[in-house]
Amino acid sequence: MSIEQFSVRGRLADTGEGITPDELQLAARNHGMPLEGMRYDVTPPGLHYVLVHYDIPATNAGDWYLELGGCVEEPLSIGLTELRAMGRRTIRVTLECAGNGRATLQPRPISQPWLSEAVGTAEWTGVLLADLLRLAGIREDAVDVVFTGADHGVERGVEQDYQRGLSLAEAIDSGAIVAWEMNGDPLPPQHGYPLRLVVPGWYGMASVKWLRSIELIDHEFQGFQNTVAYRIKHAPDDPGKAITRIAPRALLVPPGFPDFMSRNRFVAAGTVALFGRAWSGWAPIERVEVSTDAGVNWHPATLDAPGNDDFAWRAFAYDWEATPGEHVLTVRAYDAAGNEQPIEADWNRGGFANNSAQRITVVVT
Ligand SMILES: Nc1nc2c(c(=O)[nH]1)N[C@H]1C(S)=C(S)[C@@H](COP(=O)(O)O)O[C@H]1N2
Ligand SMILES: [Mo]
Repeated sequence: MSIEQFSVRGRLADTGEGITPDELQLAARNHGMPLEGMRYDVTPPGLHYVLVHYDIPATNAGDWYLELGGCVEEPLSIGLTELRAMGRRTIRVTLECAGNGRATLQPRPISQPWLSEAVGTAEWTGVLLADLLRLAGIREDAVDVVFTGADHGVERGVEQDYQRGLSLAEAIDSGAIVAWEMNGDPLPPQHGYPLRLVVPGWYGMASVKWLRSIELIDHEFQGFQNTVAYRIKHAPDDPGKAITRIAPRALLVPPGFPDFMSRNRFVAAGTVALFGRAWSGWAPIERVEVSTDAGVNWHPATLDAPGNDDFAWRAFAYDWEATPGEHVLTVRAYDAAGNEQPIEADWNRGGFANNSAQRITVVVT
């Protein structure tokens, strides 16, 4: 069988078609953050969500060189020791996979079947990408910046290294960093050891792990992950719209205790302290609303003081006077740029950026 014979197009599940073995295989490799993990301001690395398109490559910090070339005055090949000597900047960033929420769409796009847990917040330490680019000297003709990881695979018949491009302006203005630490320790293998890009505010696909090369090019990048994969499309041949920043979302830590199979919740009647996190890649979170009657009535949540990092999640709380019976909790986020989280997000073929409001069924006893 040749590489080109592997499915060239994304598929939608048939009506009523359950999770396929291929989706299960992806779900068993990649994992979300259990929602109770939102109790931590900074997610412990083992609880942070993981998404790897191909395999985690075998890498070694000792002989790792980051190649910086293309439209630059002076191409560079920088080892980890040299990179660390350039300075140290730590930013707190909430990463979310663009496919988060995919598995709840109807019809379901067949891919990594995320529910709502493909999120995590870490403190990333490294050097500003803009400083690295300036060190190499940005030439006049530079248009896009291409980031290449050490992992390799086939996607819809196209053999490739994992690669993403950003415009030069985005690469500089986003405050992206090239990071070697996560929460004060070397990056874990699954999060990009020994080096990764972190682009604050952008869906996770932009933050290339196992980063081995940065190339400035004099035209718009045409790579698979930019022009084919991560796009909002409504039909197979629709060229679609590029996915960039994270749409606002709020999630509650599910209260009380769960039923093993359904994960429906049980709480005792009385005051239930609800707690959650909200984030947006466009602007800081300004308001969160909570409904305890499936979206009929909405109440403002109390927000924690804003932190120093615009693209880290913000905590919120709401005291619910729970009365016996079955209730559906739901929450929505609003950011300072005027973006509001919808109750039902629009469908698209890849199942991207589905920020439909969370629904938690709670039985009050
Ligand atoms: N080299 C490489 N970088 C990658 C990926 C990948 O498969 N290979 N996956 C991307 C996607 S789709 C996401 S959502 C984030 C996930 O980052 P995390 O696993 O550290 O949470 O990494 C991005 N960077
Ligand atoms: Mo992703």
